[in-house]
Amino acid sequence: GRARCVGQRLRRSLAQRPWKWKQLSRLQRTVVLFLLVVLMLFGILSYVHVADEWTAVDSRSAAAWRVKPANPPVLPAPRKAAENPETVAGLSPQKPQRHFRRGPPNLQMRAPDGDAQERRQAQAQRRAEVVGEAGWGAEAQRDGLSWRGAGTKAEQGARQPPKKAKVPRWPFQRQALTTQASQASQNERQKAVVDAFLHAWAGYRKFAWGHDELKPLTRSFSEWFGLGLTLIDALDTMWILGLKKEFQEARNWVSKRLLFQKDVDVNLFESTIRILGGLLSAFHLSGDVLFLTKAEDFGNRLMPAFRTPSKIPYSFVNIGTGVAHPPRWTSDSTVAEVTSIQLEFRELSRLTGDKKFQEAAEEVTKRVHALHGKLDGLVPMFINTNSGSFTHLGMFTLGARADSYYEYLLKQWIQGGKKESQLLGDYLEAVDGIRKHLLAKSEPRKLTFVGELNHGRFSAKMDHLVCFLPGTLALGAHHGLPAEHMELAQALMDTCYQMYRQMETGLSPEIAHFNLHHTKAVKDVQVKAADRHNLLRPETVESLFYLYRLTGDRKYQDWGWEILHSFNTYTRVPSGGYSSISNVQDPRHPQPRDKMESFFLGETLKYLYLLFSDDPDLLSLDTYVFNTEAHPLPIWAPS
Ligand code: DMJ
Repeated sequence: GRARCVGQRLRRSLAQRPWKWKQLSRLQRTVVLFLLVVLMLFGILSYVHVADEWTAVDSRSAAAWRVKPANPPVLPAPRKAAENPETVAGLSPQKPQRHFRRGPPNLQMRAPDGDAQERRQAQAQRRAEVVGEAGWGAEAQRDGLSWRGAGTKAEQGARQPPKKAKVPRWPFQRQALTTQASQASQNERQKAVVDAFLHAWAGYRKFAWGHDELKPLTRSFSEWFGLGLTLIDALDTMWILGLKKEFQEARNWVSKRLLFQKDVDVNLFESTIRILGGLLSAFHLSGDVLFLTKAEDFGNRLMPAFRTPSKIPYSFVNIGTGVAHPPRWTSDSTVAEVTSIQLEFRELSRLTGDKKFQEAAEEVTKRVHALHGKLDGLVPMFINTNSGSFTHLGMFTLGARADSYYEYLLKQWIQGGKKESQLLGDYLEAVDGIRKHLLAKSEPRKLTFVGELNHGRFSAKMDHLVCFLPGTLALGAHHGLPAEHMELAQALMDTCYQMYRQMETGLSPEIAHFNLHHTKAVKDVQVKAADRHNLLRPETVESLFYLYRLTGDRKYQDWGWEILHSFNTYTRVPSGGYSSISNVQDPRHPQPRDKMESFFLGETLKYLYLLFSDDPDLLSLDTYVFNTEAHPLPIWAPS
């Protein structure tokens, strides 16, 4: 359209000045006419492309969002692949949209099937591995050559290539899940989770392969760090679900395409829990040393973040240049960020024998432990990287910016074999602080919830993020902490379930406000317009998993089954993938947001699968501790 207008204007102005046109030579006229034709062609092509995308989005929003009543009394059995309405109705998935290349370089742009060269390379790699000349040595060398960032690696144990075995047993590896789930042993609900995973994975594989996140509606992708975030986050889920083929294909991508030598800023916390955690866990489950090598490389690149005046790390670090920095607008980091990287850094030290990871992370724990500004074990939300002190004092929440501080106190204590009494002390004090300052009951159902405190003023607001807490409390009780923790866990679990149940779509909003007044007609869970989105978050199904595993009460499995059903009804995109939605209160127009977060595959579906398992030894809670992104890491000295 734009090119066409320019052409018309040019012709008009030429016509107004004919003497000038005539003065041009034949060659000059030909060149001008040629340029005009090119411009017009370009205009027509852009018009077709844009029109295509809009039609696709529009038609999908009508067809994709099947409208069903919330919380139907009987949940339908999971559909088999052949009964999928997309195929039954003869609606074959549309072709992928073309998209322009964005984000950092060095990323694979095509789905694995489409890349013959990669297939050939993968075959060669497989052959090399079978004859015992795996790319491991070459890869280690390449890393060593390309990375000159923080820390040395020369003497690290992880650098010794395994002699012969394709899947070596690492000295510290307690229990590799070397036998994956066989499909025959899965019950119907677990199969429904596998079906959901495969659907999500199909979208990612087709439209976003090697990129950070799938945009399922526009059948495209978005980049955050440009490191294949979804793929890495999903590795251990595939292993646990028994998806061998998919795991192997992703493993090949990690081996061939995942290069950390790139000029990109990553968020220390997010990349630690998702990438470092994901790689460590993939290593533990599969026993494949490739993942440990990658984890160590990545860990080294994160280390500059700790070089601050206070030893409290910056939020961002450039993994290519080794330059770290706080956000542009402040020198603060959030408390949850700096206190929720310890499980991963400690484990990396244990595996590599290089203490620097553990020391840097534990220095943070030590300093935060000693700080003023807490309220009965509750911590503020921000900490300054220059002074090392808390800032924005007087504000306390168990939600965003503080949540996983509490989670990691308990989980580090468990990881280390329940010996580090300072961690336990801080955790117990914090649980008392929650009881004393943040608990309240809603009306009319008297749901126990965790509110927030702002300079002594209580607010009945609870983030969905807080729903990690029932699971954490139950885990603590399982490891010997007071029985009241389990009682509180059960009460909060009911509340988190009601945050789903009381919404028209059966899906929780991002933030709930609880009603405190005696008004019969009103629901306990109130939602503000700005908070009614759902990002496919895991916290509630995560807690359901712990509660079922530790109480055996099947109602928790049933609640999880309802939630899976709601995800399938309102967030599943027919051409592949699941999408965040903007309005959990409008089943007719849930307003898909065109984004599938990596934690949907890394956490939400993994916890659902584990929730539906009746085998307490499948990632036993006495052997493994899950990081805050659901990546299981071994307990060092299991009880
Ligand atoms: C995940 O990245 C982690 O669970 C984190 O602890 C909180 N936010 C998301 C999921 O909601």
